[in-house]
Amino acid sequence: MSRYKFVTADEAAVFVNNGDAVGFSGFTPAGSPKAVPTAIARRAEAFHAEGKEFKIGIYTGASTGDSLDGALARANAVLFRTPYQSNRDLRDALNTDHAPYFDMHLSSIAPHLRFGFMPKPRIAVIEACELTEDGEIVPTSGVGISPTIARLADHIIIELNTKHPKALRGFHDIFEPLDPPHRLPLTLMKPSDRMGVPVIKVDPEKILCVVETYLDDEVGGFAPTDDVTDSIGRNVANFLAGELKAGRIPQEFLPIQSGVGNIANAVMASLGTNPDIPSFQMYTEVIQDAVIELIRKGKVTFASGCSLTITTPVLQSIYQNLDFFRDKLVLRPQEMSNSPELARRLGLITINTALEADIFGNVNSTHVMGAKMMNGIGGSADFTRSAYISIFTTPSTAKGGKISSIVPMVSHVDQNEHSVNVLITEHGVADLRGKCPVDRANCIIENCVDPSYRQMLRDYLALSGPSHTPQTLRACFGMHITFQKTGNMMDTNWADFK
Ligand code: 0RQ
Repeated sequence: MSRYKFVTADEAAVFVNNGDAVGFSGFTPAGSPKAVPTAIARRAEAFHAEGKEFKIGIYTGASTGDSLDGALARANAVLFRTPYQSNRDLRDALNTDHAPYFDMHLSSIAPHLRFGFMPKPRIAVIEACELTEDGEIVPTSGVGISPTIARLADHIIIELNTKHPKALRGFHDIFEPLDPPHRLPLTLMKPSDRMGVPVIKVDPEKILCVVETYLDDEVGGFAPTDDVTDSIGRNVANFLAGELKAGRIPQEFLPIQSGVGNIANAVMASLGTNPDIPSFQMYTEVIQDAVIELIRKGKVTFASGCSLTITTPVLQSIYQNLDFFRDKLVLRPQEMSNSPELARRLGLITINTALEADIFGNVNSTHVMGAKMMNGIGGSADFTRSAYISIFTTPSTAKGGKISSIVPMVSHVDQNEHSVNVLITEHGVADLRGKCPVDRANCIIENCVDPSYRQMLRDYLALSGPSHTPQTLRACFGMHITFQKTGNMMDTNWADFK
């Protein structure tokens, strides 16, 4: 006889009230609850049908699946949302002022909740593969901010998802640092070290109820690689092989951090096939499909992350072979996986994605035309600022060539020129280290810009007289403004901006 109350998702959702701040487990769709948030969305719709208010504040590790962000956005039930999202319906809501969203560094959310910078979550909804009678919670495929929300929340709802085997116990390294002035160093010296415990331990009295589920993570598939992503991947791999040969990366190589999405997946695949790159370790937030393939091949010898953001067939193949992976994978809370302290100590080579970059090396990963939020900064700055070498990748153009991803001045800054070491497109590599702004601009234009936009950007540089950073304020957004007028940056005429 269990001490816990087993209920349906709709019965659990009744514990959530209008105005509550709710923390959800997981990181990306991996490990995010699925049944309870959908039931909360149904509850919101029922309230709205009666003309009553119902919205909740949402804290997560990163993005989630459609049954969380999508369902709650469609139900118009979002009071506020942080720190990262990538759902189309939520994106529409937050770009039309229907869902207040603040974009945060992923390493900061748990400590900011503890510091009281944001309202404390009243309820935590946590997906688990095992729950013991004495309050041990074994997370599933993503950890996120679970230890912190489980401790801070007044009440906990557990989604016990048997799609994830109980044998996942032991794959997690759960640790929550003390807050300043009592903070101690995070003691990891290599990606495979551990400093925490395998479970999240809570007072079982806080567990309101348990909802049993059997649901897959809602991780989308990856687009097949194409010429552009293949070339970007090859350029990254060749650049790193060159650094190794030049002795700027030690012979034993350094741990890699890699962002999310198709480009990141293609970059990992290229690193795996390049014979000049030795086997290496990952210290990253998101472990994607390509990394699992490289672990199987022995090219990646260990991966530390916050989540297994892995398509269902590949995740199930790991679960069928857990003993092989047990000494090769660890999942940690994002305060550890994304710790700038650890990124600097371990000497991470970081690879993240830009939407646009400027000729001086500033990067925008979040805002389309400076105004519309795409996803969020994610962990990119946690890693970039503290990296051994920070790399940004982007296709050189978007929207069939009507947008150059490289512009005179980014329309929003996520990473600035002081933190971005290397920019890579399908055309080549701009190594910005040790270069002044003029040299950076020439290097980016000649190596990374699509040939069809190179002369336009050379001409832009010439608009300014001699200057440390030759920006021309009346023209620096000329390519963006032209795109907004004609739908094509190619129509830019600098004479219009004199
Ligand atoms: O538009 O969706 O309408 O087709 O932007 O672009 O090339 O498919 O790129 O899916 O890899 O996402 C930066 C958003 C890239 C992602 C970003 C349009 C383009 C397309 C998507 P459509 P792609 P991806 C890891 C660490 C956050 C920062 C980071 C991201 C859509 O990688 O969110 O790396 N990163 N964090 O057409 C207008 C431009 C554009 C443009 C592309 N210059 N202007 N539109 N697009 N460039 C994340 C975590 O921490 C969890």
